[in-house]
Amino acid sequence: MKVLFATGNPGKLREVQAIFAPLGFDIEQLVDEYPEIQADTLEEVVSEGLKWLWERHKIPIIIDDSGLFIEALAGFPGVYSAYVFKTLGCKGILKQMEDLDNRRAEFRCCAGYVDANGHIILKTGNSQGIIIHEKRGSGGFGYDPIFMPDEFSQTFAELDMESKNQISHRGRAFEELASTLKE
Ligand code: ITT
Repeated sequence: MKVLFATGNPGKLREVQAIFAPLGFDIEQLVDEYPEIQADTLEEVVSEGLKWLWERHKIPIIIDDSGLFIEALAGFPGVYSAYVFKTLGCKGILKQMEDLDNRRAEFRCCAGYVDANGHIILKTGNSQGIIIHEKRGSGGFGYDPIFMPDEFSQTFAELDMESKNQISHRGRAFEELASTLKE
């Protein structure tokens, strides 16, 4: 079954394609920038985005809204992760955290699907870990080089995609979505 994934992020696209491929779903990119509303939660952003996309296309579409929530920064950059990554990058986050001992952080992902009738399914996933003191690794994308998941001594950027998908916020959210769709 072919499903379109509305995203402009090639890193997300690769990861989601790898999760769905074994289940027989063929994920193709839909290049259509939906409005990301100003909201407190990823779920609101996804559900409004899906409604907007459904009005335009009326076909099955998936989207992903995700972010990095840093405990000592009261959840920042959170729902602003994309903007902060573009403006400050990993370097800016490391600078903000220079003198902080509490390095706890969580990646969260909301995976959403709308079917041809406008019915929406949302699944969430998260991954706990710490923000290290300097960038490490060249894989992945975004904040991967500064995030080390619990029980690992590598950052997301040092893990291969399959290993990252097994423990990541996106992997967990989309695994759940994929199994619901499979039913
Ligand atoms: P879309 O077109 O899908 O919206 P985006 O990159 O703008 O792509 P988001 O709005 O969901 O994505 O913003 C999430 C940001 O959080 C993203 O830009 C990354 O910088 C970061 N992020 C999300 N998941 C990540 C991951 O698995 N590894 C590293 N950084 C991640």
